[in-house]
This record gives sequence, structure tokens and C-alpha cells, in this order.
Amino acid sequence: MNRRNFFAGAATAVAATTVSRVSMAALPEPVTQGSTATAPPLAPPNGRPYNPVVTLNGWTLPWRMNAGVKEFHLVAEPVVREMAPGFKVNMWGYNGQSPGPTIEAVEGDRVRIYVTNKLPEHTTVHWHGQRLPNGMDGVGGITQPHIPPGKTFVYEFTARRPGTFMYHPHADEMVQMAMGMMGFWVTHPKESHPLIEPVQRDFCFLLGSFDVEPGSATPKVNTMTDFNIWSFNSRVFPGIDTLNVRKGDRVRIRVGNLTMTNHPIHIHGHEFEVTGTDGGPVPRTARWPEVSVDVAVGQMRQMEFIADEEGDWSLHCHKAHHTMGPMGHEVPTMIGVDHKGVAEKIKKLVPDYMVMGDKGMADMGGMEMPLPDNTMPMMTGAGPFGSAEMGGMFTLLKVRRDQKPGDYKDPGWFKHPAGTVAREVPGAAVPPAARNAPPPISNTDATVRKPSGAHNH
Ligand SMILES: [Cu+2]
Repeated sequence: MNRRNFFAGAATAVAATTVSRVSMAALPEPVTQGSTATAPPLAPPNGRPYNPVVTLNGWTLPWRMNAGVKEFHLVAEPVVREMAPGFKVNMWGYNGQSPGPTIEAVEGDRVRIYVTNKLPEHTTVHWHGQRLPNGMDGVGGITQPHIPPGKTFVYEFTARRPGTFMYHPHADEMVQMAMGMMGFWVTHPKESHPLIEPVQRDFCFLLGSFDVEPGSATPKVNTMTDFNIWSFNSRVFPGIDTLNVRKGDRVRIRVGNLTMTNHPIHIHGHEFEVTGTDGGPVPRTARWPEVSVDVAVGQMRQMEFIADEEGDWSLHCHKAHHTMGPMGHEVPTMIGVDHKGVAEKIKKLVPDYMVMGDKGMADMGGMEMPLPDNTMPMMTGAGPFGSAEMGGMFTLLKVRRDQKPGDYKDPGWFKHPAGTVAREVPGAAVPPAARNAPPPISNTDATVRKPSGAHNH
């Protein structure tokens, strides 16, 4: 039995493990989200007021107020997450999605979180960064027994520290996090805080990495570093919503990293300051301007700036391989290789062979090649000027003067004022080639690599 069959079988088996209605009766009704769209901010219906966050391609978990305690219900379960239109992956997550819903509370809130396990194996939830009683820390075997399949455990503590936190299993972590189990937690300050500025837009998302063979639908859970899918909240460009703001807004973007490598997150057109980490707000004397910030493994970075330049500004991981979709990393560099004649000969043997990358790989963005059933192009996304040649951890910060306060709708492409777009210089001569250029390569050995075939990872 291969791994994929194993997980498919396990998912079927767990459907039979239902939680008894009697034991569920006392619990808050679990809320499930079916959509991958960015949900509007959830205004708090009760409790202390706060300015809610917006989770990119995600949502906030509603709660029930019970004698002054905020009660949440997380359900750990197999989910199908559409990572980009038409590209669906079997993951494990919470309440219908991966990542799980964002949990929002206010400093000083008493919170009670029920966790029902519908996975085929045991789990726990660790509340990354929180001050809490040791027995609520969620480390299976160390601070609590694991939550067996079909059972519900309850966690209860006071959200003592305002800031941004994460949650994830501390049980069979390699598998459960590779399958997508993680979520955000935001504790808002209870009153005006000297180091926490009010903002007009407050976004959050988690960085993700998956290894899904083209044509398959379940992540390989033993992969340590060679992932092929890089995501913001388990979505990949062009499936990631844009961050739409009004010109002049103070914007906060909270980014958490539960992948196996660091991600330098880069924003175009603006400078920002890191105003907080999962350790809390950064003292003002320790802030400096940046346009990229490295988010290391197990860290959260909170970027803040005034969005005062109109336009469609790229926001992406600066590791170039992380803004691309699935490909075999063993593809050789072909720049400068003369394929003339070779391709024709190979095509007689392999009809859908195509020459790739002899002038760089930008061609891949516009290339229509046959893809296996369940995957996505390596680089894609059409912009107003052509192919964006991007995939993975990439989206846009859209700044508009006429975006209404509180309106998160995509305003469409930026309309550039006349004369403000880089343009061709008509009639300019091509300069001569550099002197001492190496001679053209000849007598090249060619290897047949079928780009549409299964990759040889
Ligand atoms: Cu990255």
C-alpha cells in the first residue's frame, strides 16, 4: 500500500468514528468553513470591543460566550483544500480548512477551547507563544495525554499577553504539520497600548510548504527540505487574494512561519517596520526601516507601514524558488545551449518533447504544455502587461485612493497615470556583443526530458 492509499483509507475509516451526540450536546456547535475566499473581518458580537483582523484566504472562528468565558470549538479533521483554481490537495486541518480558522481574543479574556479529534491518529494543540498553565501547553506525552481519535479535550486559560500567536499540533508533528495543521491566534490589547498602534487594515497569514507530486493529491509527509509547493495560507499565486487597502491607511501584516525553512518576505513600494514578533510588541527604539524581513522557522513577524503610494505592489517571498509552482529541481540550466536539429530528432521518438529554457525560463510563464491531472503550471498569472511568471508565495498589495474604508474588495488592475509606465525606446540600436564572449557551444549531448511526465524526485 503506498502512502497516498494509506491516507485515503485512513480518511474513510475516520468518517465512521463519529463523536457521540450526547457528549457533543454541551459543546459549542463546531463551525465549518467551505470557502477558500478571504472572509470579511468578524466584528465581535460580544465581549470587549477590538478591531478584527482579516485572514488572507481564511476566516475567524466564531465563539460562544458562556458565563463570561469565550468558548471555541476546533475540529481536527481531514480536509480538501483548493490551493489554486482546480488544484485540490488532501490535507489535514481544522473546521473544514487548512490552515485552521484564526482565533481572536482580547487581553485578559478567559478562553475555553474544545478540540475534537476526527483524524485517524491522535493529536494535541500547542498554543505557540502564549503564557498559560503548563498543563495547557499541548505537548502530547509531556504536559497532557494525546487526544485519541474520536475524543474531545478542553483547554482553558487567560489570554494574558496581547500579540500574535499560532497554534499547531505537538503530536506526530512532522506528519501533521506537513499535512497542513496550523492556525493563527491574535490577542488584541484591552485598551490603548503604548506599543500597539491602531491600524485601518490588519492582515494575517501563515507561510506553508507542501510536497505534492504533480498528478497526485496528497502531500508527501517525509519530505524534509525539498518541497515543491510554497503557499500563503495554503493557497498559491494566482489563487492568493490581494491585500486591498485605501491610500493613507496604516496597514499591519502579520506573517507566521511553520514551514521547514526561512522566508524573506518583501514588499514593493513602501518601507515598513517590524512592530511585533510572537514575543510581543517591539520597543520603538528597536525598530528600523526595512523592505524585506526574514521570517525564520517558528517565528511571526508583524510589518507595519502607511500605504501612501498608489499601485499594485508585489508582496512575496524573496527566495525565487518559492514564487514558483511545482517543477523538477533536477532540470538542467539550458541557457546558451543550441537545440537546433536536436529537438526535431527527439520529437520523432517523444512526440510532446519541447525545448525548455534555452533563453532563460521566462517562456514557461506563457507556455501551454500538457500537465498531469491535478497540478498547476510552474509559473503563471496573467497581468495587464502579460504573464506574471510567478507562482507560490506571491500576491499584490493594492493601494487605491478611492478604496472605501472597510472595503476589502479587489479594485482590479491599477490604472497608471499617463507617462508613468516603463516603455520601449523607439529606434534604439542594439549595442554590439561584449568583446571576448565565449564561442558558441557545439556538439552538445542531449538528454531526453519529458516535461509533462512524472518528476524523478
Ligand atoms: Cu520562501
